[in-house]
Amino acid sequence: MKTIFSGIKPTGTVTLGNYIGAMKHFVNLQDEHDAYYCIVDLHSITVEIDRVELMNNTRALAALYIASGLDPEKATIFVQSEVKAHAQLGWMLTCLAGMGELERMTQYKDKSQGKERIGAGLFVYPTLMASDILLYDAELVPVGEDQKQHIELTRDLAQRFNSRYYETFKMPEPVIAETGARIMSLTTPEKKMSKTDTNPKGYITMLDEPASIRKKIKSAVTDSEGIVKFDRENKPGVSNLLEIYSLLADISIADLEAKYEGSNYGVFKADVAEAIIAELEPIQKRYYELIDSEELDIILDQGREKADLVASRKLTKVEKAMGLQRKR
Ligand code: AQP
Repeated sequence: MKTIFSGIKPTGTVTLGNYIGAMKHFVNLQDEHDAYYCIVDLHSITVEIDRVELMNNTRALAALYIASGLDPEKATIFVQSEVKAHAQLGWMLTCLAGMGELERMTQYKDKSQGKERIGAGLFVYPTLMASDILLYDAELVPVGEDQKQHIELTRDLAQRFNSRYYETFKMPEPVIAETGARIMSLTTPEKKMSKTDTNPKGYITMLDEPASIRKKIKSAVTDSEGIVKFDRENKPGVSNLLEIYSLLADISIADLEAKYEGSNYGVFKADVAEAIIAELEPIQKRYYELIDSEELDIILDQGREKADLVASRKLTKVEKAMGLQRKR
């Protein structure tokens, strides 16, 4: 049994990309490991976000975690800002990080591109993420492809800390699935699906209604060839739809290609939409039972207590190692 940590930012309603790239793996991994799954709200404030929207998103994400199959009996589910050690260790690790290595982070480069004012929080985001992981001695971090570089930085920071002070942190490893680690936008299949995309046609959220899902898939960008074939480079739109369909319906891409040989995109797209609807329907049903329930608060309170205990212990060790103590 290994320790696992992962989280999702409540910046909007989670997308099919977040679900396939992260949440589905969270559920699979909870049976065999000691898992901590966090709603990383402190990461959400690295960009401007309305306070009420953030509160709603945080609750909604917690409900979606559970509705998707996370079991509070098996995994610790909690809100990041409720465990104060995250921000505290985040600061200590920021002091250990170099400007150069943070500047090299591609997510920072992407998210700051074209912005007139770039928040300092966006720049130091990876050190807070390192804190999230290292506080729990996490050995495995299930993430999508886009987060790999941040895990590498986390390892560098842990190593630096261990050699500068004394052995305190374990080395985490990213767990990146071979398929589904990068679900692409429906309107621009060259870029990844994101919950904060300004064009809502580019993504499907886990709470989208069937009619909206059908509409978005119908208008998803494909190509003029009319052949259902997987070719990421030349047919990014069709390949993305094939990957989504294959992972949700558990049918191999080769079988899907055979099934739609000679069909047009209309027939194929209609089936992709139905596969998404079938996956999301039970999740949405459970979500609406949970969202205003006391049960959800009890789960999050219990999660906070457990996470806080583990994280506070680690923080005390770090403080001792760094000399953040009064001499008596
Ligand atoms: N398109 C994607 N395909 C596969 N995995 C994805 N993830 C995100 N997008 C995709 C994975 O979901 C987890 C949680 O992501 P996050 O919300 O913490 O951060 P993110 O990667 O920045 O996700 P978004 O949706 O793009 O959020 P915004 O729009 O706020 O920046 C991570 O494991 C991520 O890899």
